[in-house]
Amino acid sequence: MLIATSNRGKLREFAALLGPGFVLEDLAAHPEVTLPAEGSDYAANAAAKARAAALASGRPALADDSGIEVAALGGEPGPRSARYGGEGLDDAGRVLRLLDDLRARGAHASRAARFVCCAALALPSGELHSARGECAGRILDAPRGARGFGYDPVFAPEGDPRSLAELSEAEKNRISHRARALAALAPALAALRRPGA
Ligand code: ITT
Repeated sequence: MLIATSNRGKLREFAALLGPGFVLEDLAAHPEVTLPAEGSDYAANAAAKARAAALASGRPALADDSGIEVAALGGEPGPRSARYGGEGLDDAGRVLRLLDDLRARGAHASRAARFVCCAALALPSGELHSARGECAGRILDAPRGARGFGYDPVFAPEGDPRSLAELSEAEKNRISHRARALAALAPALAALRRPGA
């Protein structure tokens, strides 16, 4: 199965979540695959990425479109999370931009937020399976922790004082939006397991 993402953080999490039962390939092994430009709908974006990868490679392909939604920012950045603040920013720059934008809403603005993940599994036959997962929590005052990727350093999941970047990979993978979406895809993924795995 091809993991259709150019995001190394996602790739690592997909590999850990799927476990040893699958033979995984990444985009480095498939230069014929070009991921499409994204719009503003998670499910449509995830389906487009998985479909493009499955069609070009001839392999089953798993993709996700994900993002962080901040209540006080009207749900922004949402599906635009990877591009928030413009193309010139890296993960750390986007995190600081998010904190600045939230600070500009005032000291009493809600810190409520959630991560959303729509995962899509496309088969070369055209068959498509998709599922959505969410992880609720809040935005911290400042980045904390060095694990994970993206907005993990400023997001604390519900019921935990730590940021996702302070959790071990195994702890994040028990509660994350990506873990929940993949759990819902388990029946479709089961057919792609290695024999005997
Ligand atoms: P691909 O399209 O190649 O998969 P991408 O990074 O562009 O990579 P998205 O368009 O789905 O992927 O953008 C998702 C962004 O949302 C991602 O770049 C992060 O900034 C953020 N994000 C998603 N899941 C996250 C997570 O588990 N932890 C932290 N940030 C996350």
